[in-house]
Amino acid sequence: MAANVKLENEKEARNKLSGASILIESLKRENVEMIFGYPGGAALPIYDALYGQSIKHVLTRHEQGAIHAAEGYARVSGKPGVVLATSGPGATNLVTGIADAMLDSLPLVVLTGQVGTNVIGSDAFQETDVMSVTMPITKHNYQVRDVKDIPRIIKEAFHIASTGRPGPVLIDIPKDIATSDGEFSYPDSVNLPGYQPTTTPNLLQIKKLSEAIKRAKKPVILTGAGVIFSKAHHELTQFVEMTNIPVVSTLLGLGAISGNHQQFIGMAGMHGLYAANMAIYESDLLINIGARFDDRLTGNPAVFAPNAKVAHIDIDPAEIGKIVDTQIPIVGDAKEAIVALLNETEKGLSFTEWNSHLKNYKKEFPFWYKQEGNELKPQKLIEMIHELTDGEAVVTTDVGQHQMWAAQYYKFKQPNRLVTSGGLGTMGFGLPAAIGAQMAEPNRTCVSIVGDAGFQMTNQELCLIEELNLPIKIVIVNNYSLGMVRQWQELFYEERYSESLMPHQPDFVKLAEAYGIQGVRVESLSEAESVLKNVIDLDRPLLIDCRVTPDENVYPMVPTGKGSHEMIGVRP
Ligand SMILES: Cc1ncc(C[n+]2csc(CCOP(=O)(O)OP(=O)(O)O)c2C)c(N)n1
Repeated sequence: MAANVKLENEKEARNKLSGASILIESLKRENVEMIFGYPGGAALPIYDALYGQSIKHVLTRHEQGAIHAAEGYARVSGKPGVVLATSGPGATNLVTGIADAMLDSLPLVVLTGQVGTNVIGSDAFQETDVMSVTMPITKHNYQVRDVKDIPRIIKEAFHIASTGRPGPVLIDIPKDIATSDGEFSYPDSVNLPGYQPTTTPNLLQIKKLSEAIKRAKKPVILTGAGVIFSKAHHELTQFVEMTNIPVVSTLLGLGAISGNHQQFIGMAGMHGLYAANMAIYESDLLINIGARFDDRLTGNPAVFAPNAKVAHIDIDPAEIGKIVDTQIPIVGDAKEAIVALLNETEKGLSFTEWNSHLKNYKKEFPFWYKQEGNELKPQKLIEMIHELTDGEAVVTTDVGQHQMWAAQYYKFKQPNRLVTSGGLGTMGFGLPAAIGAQMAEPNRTCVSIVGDAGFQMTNQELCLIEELNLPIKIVIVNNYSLGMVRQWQELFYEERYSESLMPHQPDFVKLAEAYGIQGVRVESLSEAESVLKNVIDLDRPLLIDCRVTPDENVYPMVPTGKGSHEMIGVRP
């Protein structure tokens, strides 16, 4: 009898784990390879359970760095990025990244520690109501109230983050839940009757679109990030080659079809190629695949694609008809929809006249800048990076002029190579995102193109780059100003440069050196050429402070409130 009792106790002890350990075991079942995070009091039990485990923890120097790194990892790997932070200030430091991931539909699972359940709501030390704060900027959020719910919640969170329209899911874990014991048993499936994304498109609607394509004289495909998320790169290319329909892209759709493909016209939108915006403006059938008609793309929606019948393929039904009237709505996964279209659409279409008309626009109104002497032009800098990496690098950017030049002058051949903050436009994104991106693809050249101002928002992550010896090439496009703000003030505020000039910059080379990273300064075209050639393939990190001509503007441009066909600066 006594022996039996002992055996039972042992069995029980074996099956019981702390909530924190259950959490880590659950993450292992989801094949989590790494967690980006930063510890603190309320998260300590989780950190303790992580100690010595197979999951790698990446200690950034700021929680914002952790979440942008997780976004970079998610973008490049296609898998959910996992973030861990403590309650209160740890959690609030994640807010910008959560909002960023929400707008750009990136899959994240965000874990936050929380004060004990007995003091929630009492303004306890480091307490923030992270559930209320993040409700509008997460796809879903949970607060764990019972240790037995942890495996189910983790299973659901990964499912929700990475299916349908991807997005961030937050799980708030009170400290006493993390320390109390429970049994670990991981569910095989999720049971979420209220969450059933439609992936298979309606065949009648697909047929309607095929008919419309047959009747169209000037069709155009607009690719958004949805094509990339659904891994429809090859199917899209096949469809385009079968139908000869010209293709334009959003910023986040770049790489959905190769930038070198002969049917690819260019990026559309505020700083898009004139030919791409005109393709939309003049089209009689606009086929939007996985783009959300963001205002940076449409300009004034009242005059967007005025002559076109609009077809919109999107996994998120809420996006269809939200901004642009849509005659052919298709809810579903982009890949499934394209495969269905491949089967339903007539072969051998050509649209010869329309294609050559757009190619003429493309030839006549290319992106332009004036290279004079040995000046270092930012546009030329990006062109050089493109040539040296053969369009194969992962490029992360910050936000501002350099971001737009990177989108204009780097021709992305593949999906998931451009890692940029499109929707929220978050300065400080580029450097930490490069960490996650490089960790997701350790053997690929990763270039982080950042502005001198944005870089200073998260430059402490240089420390981590050095620590992990990540061979990221950090290219600072240094124009001694908040370039994009300065540009708007020049064009629309009569050159009143209110708080946009930054003559007092740190010595970026010394800053890199302080973190143990080699830094180089280049001030002319010839210097940049010779340095870049020698360093792009180095197997260690390097920072290049590029002193570019400071008063360069990004052209062409759709001024606010104008139609996307009313671009300024189309010609030199
Ligand atoms: C966090 C944050 N604050 C403010 C802005 C507004 N903003 C957009 S671009 C920009 C200037 C960026 O300057 P820099 O990083 O030097 O890049 P550049 O435009 O010169 O290439 C600013 C302030 C922003 N996008 N993000």
